[in-house]
Amino acid sequence: MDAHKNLRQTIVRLLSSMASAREIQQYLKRFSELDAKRFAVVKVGGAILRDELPELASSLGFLQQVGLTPIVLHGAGPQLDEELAAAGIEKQTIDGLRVTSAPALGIVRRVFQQQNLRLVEALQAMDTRATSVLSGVFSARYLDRERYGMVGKVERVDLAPIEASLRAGSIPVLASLGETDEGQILNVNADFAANELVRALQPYKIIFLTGTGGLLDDHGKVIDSINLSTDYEPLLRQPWINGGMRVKIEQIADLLNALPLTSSVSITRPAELAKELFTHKGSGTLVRR
Ligand code: X2W
Repeated sequence: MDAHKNLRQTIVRLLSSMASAREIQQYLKRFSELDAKRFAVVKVGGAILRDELPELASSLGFLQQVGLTPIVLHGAGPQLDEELAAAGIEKQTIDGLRVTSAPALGIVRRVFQQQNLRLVEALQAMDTRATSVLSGVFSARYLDRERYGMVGKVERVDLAPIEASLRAGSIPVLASLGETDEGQILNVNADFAANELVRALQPYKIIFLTGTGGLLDDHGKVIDSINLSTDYEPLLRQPWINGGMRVKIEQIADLLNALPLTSSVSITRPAELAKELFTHKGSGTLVRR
């Protein structure tokens, strides 16, 4: 990966969005005045780690270069699909959650560790300080052992490992694994873990990085913004809103209701992260209440 080329591309993209330096400075000032842990939580789906790792590393590195430290939480869904299939374990999900047997859990732990290291190493290769946080944050209990096996529901979030990393100016990179009080590691859905993390941190920006680069309307076009106070009911009445999308919007509404009014959720792609954070126009879908 050519670090300088990636950084240059980020800056060029930012400038080509025609944000003025003044505009960028305003956002930078606002973010810099926040308590470090209140700036941003960035949730990265496994598909992004597979398809857009250079863009992701470059965008996160850029934030560090301007003095901001996001808190990153990643999933590994597609990688788990692949590795479990290779081990002959058939995929079974209930309500979007992966039923995880004891042998599957061994693979889940290994894959999460590998993907976490891939991201940390991609950041470090670009001289970005990043800390791998594989445990110690999410205390969990079995969600329903009969039904889902070794799947966790987050009970408590311990911010100490995150704060230690932030104090060192290093980006904490978290995997969505939980641990019971007895020390049993459990598989946690990364969106659920992100929700719990956000509730504990109360950040200003919540960013979901996805391959689609936002929530899509019936023509497959990214919806620019959703104002929950006016758009929520009409949007959910649209015939083209499918099950997955409905769940996403409901989850985001639930999340924002637990946060200060100034907080917002952005759904965008890695290459457009700086544009979303530092320009009025933004990128992807911005959801506020
Ligand atoms: C998820 C954890 C990974 C994940 C799974 O096993 O797929 C459960 O479903 P993405 O890439 O963010 O979807 N865990 C219990 O959520 O990754």
